[in-house]
Amino acid sequence: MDAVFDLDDLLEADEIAWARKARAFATNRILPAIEQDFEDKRFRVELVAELGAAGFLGMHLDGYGCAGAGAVSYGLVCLELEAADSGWRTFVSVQGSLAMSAIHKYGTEEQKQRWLPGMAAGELVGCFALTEPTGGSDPASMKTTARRDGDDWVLDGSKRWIGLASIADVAVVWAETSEGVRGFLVPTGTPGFTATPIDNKLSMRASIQCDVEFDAVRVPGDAILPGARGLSGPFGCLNEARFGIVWGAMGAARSCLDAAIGRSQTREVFGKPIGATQLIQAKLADMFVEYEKGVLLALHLGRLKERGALTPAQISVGKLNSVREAILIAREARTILGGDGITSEFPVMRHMANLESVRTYEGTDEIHQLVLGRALTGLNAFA
Ligand code: TGC
Repeated sequence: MDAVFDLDDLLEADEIAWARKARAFATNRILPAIEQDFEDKRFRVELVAELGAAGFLGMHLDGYGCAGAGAVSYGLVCLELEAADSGWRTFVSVQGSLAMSAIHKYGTEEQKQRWLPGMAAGELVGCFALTEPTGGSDPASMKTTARRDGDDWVLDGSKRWIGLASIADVAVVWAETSEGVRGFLVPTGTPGFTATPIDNKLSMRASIQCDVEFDAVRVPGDAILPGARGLSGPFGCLNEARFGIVWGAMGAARSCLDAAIGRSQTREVFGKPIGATQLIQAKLADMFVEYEKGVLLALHLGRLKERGALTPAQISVGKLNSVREAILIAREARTILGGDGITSEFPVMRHMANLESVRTYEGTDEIHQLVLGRALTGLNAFA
């Protein structure tokens, strides 16, 4: 593929170096066990510190042990990790783009010093508790509350689909208060905090998503994130995570395309490799065109982000396109693999199943269509 799409020609040397490092990590540390991990529903927590040592956690943030890398470098790392499995890109997103970004953007100096260096090193894990069981698309309707009690805050409610919550050290929790939505840093050992992994997933099986309950969880007054007021707080973090998905989903797409090209060269039907037939070549060409367009769009958004010019509507274009096209590429790859395509001999069904989660979290296709509809027309069609 590199011979047709010379992506490196558009990248700086340090960006290529980040991509190679991430590809080596994915190849050596994730891929050898991922099919079995997916089968066994196993999240290999021992890799967390290795991801930290590689500099991937919160790598786009400055200071506090973070690498201070550019947006394109971060995107390339997301692409390479998701080429192995969406679960590991999701881990890096939840830790770096959501939990660490929330503390970095909105926290006090003391909060940053307490949590960020350990999170960057992979010694501490964070989670981001926004979505609720009654529906994730409309965070404005959240029912989790935080009320003042003396100098403390007391949190009650429940969240669902919270990545990493059962292994996290700290939860960034968004709750309704008398002054609107606010964010709180809740150490997960606090009495009343319970996280239960959701067990019956047929997607993202090599990662952890949880139901979380807050039963009169009491935290001190300084647990609040002072810099976030209203929903723009969590949405500012979702922008970061969605940007990572724009790149990451193209990694899953590349892995499926690779599998299909390889199979087309070796599988013989009617006396010749299927890759020598026009129908298969047409499919591969169409898949490749969408992959290259998706990566070029991600690169364009990355350059905008590095200039501080990236808007939420532009991120919606990328998230919608990357995941939608990655799913179509995975489906088409499966047809080229024939019956073997439904087995774990190939990564395609695993990517396809994972991408259904990616399509839903961080804003469904429909949410991003409506964000774009609003940006194009000036008219709000959410309600
Ligand atoms: P709306 O009136 O549009 O905005 C409310 C306030 O938020 C601001 N805002 C944004 N700020 C920054 N970035 C964005 N992308 C923003 N979008 C909106 C807006 O300016 C306003 O600020 P202010 O200061 O005027 O109050 O809010 P709305 O309620 O109409 O929202 C519209 C909508 C549908 C776009 C929004 O609700 C939305 O994006 N919904 C989807 C939510 C979503 O993506 N949920 C998935 C969460 S995934 C997750 O939590 C982690 S998954 C990973 C894991 O844990 O494993």
